[in-house]
Amino acid sequence: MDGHDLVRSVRMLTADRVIGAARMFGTAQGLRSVRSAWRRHRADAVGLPHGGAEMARVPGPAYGADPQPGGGVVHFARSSLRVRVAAGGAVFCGWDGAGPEPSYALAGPCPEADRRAVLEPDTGGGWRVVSERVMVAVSRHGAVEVRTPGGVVLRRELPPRWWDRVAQEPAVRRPLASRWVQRSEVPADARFFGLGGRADGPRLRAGSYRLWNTDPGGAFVPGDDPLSITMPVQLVVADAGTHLVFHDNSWDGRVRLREGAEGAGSGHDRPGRCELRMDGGPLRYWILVGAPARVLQGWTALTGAPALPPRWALGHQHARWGFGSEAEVRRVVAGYRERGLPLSAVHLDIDHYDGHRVFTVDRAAFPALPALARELRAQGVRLVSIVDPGVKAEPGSAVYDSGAAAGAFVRDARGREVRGLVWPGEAVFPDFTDARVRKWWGGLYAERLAQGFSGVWHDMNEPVSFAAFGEATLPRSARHALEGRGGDHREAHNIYGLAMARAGYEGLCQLRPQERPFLFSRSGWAGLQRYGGTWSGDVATGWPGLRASLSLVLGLGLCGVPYSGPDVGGFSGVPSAELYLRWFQLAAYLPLFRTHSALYAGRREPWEYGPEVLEHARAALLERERLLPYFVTLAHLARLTGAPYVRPVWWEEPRDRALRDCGDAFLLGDALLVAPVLEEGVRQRTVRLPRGRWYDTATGHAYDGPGQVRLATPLSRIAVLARAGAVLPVTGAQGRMELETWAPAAGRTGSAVVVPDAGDGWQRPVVERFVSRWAQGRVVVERTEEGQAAREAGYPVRVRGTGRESRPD
Ligand code: NBV
Repeated sequence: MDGHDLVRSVRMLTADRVIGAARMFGTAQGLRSVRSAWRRHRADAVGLPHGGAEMARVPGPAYGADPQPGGGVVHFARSSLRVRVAAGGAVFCGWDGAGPEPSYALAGPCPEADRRAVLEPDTGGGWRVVSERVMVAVSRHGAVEVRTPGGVVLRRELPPRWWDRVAQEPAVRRPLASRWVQRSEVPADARFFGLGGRADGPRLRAGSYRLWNTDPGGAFVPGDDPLSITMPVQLVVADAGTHLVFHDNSWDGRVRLREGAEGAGSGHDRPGRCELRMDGGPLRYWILVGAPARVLQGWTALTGAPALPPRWALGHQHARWGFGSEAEVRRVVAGYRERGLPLSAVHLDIDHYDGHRVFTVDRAAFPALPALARELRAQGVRLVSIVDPGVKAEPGSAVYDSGAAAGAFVRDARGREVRGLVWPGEAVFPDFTDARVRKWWGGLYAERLAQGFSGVWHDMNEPVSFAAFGEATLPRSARHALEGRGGDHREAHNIYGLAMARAGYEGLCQLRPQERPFLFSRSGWAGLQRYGGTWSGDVATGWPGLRASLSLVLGLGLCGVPYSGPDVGGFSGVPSAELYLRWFQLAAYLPLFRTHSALYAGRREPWEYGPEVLEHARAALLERERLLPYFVTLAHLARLTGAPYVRPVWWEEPRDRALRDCGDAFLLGDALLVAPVLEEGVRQRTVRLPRGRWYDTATGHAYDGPGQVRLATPLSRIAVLARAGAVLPVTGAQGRMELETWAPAAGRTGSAVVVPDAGDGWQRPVVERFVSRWAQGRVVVERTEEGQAAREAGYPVRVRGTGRESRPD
């Protein structure tokens, strides 16, 4: 931290933050947060490499190139660029000798090179790598163009610029980090999506987006940036094609975006612009090109298939910070049961810990958790536990002692444990970038399993350490193992939550090998999906928070993390009955469907908002229950193909510009189009339809897209449309699975993939395929298998959308 940073930090020592901390945790804690911030500042003052002049550098002219498998290396006067096309079509570019590994994002070893991709000289003294799906052209001065095989430019990167720090002290052994900037242009019509979870999306408009996982501190609204999951992953959608760029660099950085403008035929288009500035770390990135589904498939092939949640995690879950006692948990569960409201899990927050200490239980309030867990389980309700990374720095306590003995906690540049401040008071932080520490931490989940918990919810893992000024996280100078390479928090910060998720996931796999873990994490990075999902974090109660909820889920899905959802009702306050209901109705169609609120916020049980809301919330819950087999299928498909459950409406038609700009509706899988109500008082709304026929599932009316329709959205429902020809697996009579099909348009057919639930273990899923078609004036659904004649569906079939609806027999 230099002098300017200190001034900035001290200016941020607002009375607000100290008073806020004091109000929430008491005066003593408020003062401790001043001390903690001061310690953090001191640690960085002595622990970060200092000084040294900065020297600007650009690649300079190219003087040669060496072919290599999948591409080659272009040599410039002051840098080099490696271009390598991997089997599957993903292109890797690495400047200054950077290779694809080591990487926290990649699921495994870097994929093999595509040997058909070759480096050849290009016109104008440059070079190009031509592959099946993409062409990468490198100019003589280091500009890089990504083109379709037909030669249309998807992205043009200008030569990068570095600022190398030259150490003044000759004794400095470590190379000092270089900052760098890369500016790119995209077609004038391009739209940007992604960058992790952004409250202001899903379409990312002009603005600056920071890459530094941050707890917004209590409640966020659109406009608050960054949040808990930032990722240098951009999905860019243009008429010319869709591409994803991932900068594999976990350092702090900033993305500046500006959408382009078309010159209305004048030929003077202004391209869209993207500028990425990083504080350090390698300049290396992956590019994937193709239709959105193909791009996401490639992305998950690279970074890992999403973990499959157990079926129960697709049902409704209820949480709150501050249940306070076993009796209250029983009361809430009984409330659901007595009113016939489906419930699959209850989440216990930090108030069930003993003095906020992770992996402990407050025995006065929760004297017999395992018995409570068994009792609830018998009613079909699981318990999920919050897990925070901060361990109370308390010699004599089992978790601290075992961690200290294992040398598990993050240390400062002088080798002392870094002390921060979290819920239990002074705390230390496991270094999850160390395989040994992950193993130790994973073993601690045995205690959670013994208490009867079926899943875990990772919180505060940006990581958060309260501070009255400066950033509420660990010192940047804190040391991390980084898998043996060694480094500091500047590099480890953004992957802290990801590495914690890995520790938890692997621990649970070891401890309970017969069941798939259920884990979701507030913070994370590229690849988080391998271990679990996420949730909105502390989205503010209010209509803007409701809109932000959808934006987060859509954006994260496009970054490869398909399982997420908001705190229904918002985290921070008391929603109006209408807001609560509209949130509930939206979340019933999102992967994670969970009511939750803060200690100091209002209640979230559906019966707390009067009989009308209860009735409509019940309808939403029952519909979710009915759609569970469809959600199970979507979870499997996300795993098998990388396609998120919740997709933007342009998913299949990225060239439809009107769809590209539509952020207030979404596709749930192939079959449904969901248009929630995001504003107060709205009782009908406009829905933009993709191509084809769509049925309003409430009225059965058919509409033909593309185009806009106005649909009624009385308080009892949001708008949900089904695609003509769709075949949805649903829960039918006696809980059996049946198929619901929506009549194909005349002369058309429909098709669907269904993956029935095979339990909570690791069984290989059976993928079943169906077609729907008209036959002698009736709609039939048949099962198809490659090389075999179509046969009976094998499930009861319910036909809808014919005007004369048939019930399954
Ligand atoms: O553990 C308390 C809360 C939790 O309820 C919430 O879901 C997390 O996002 N947690 C944040 C810490 C307190 C925030 C003010």
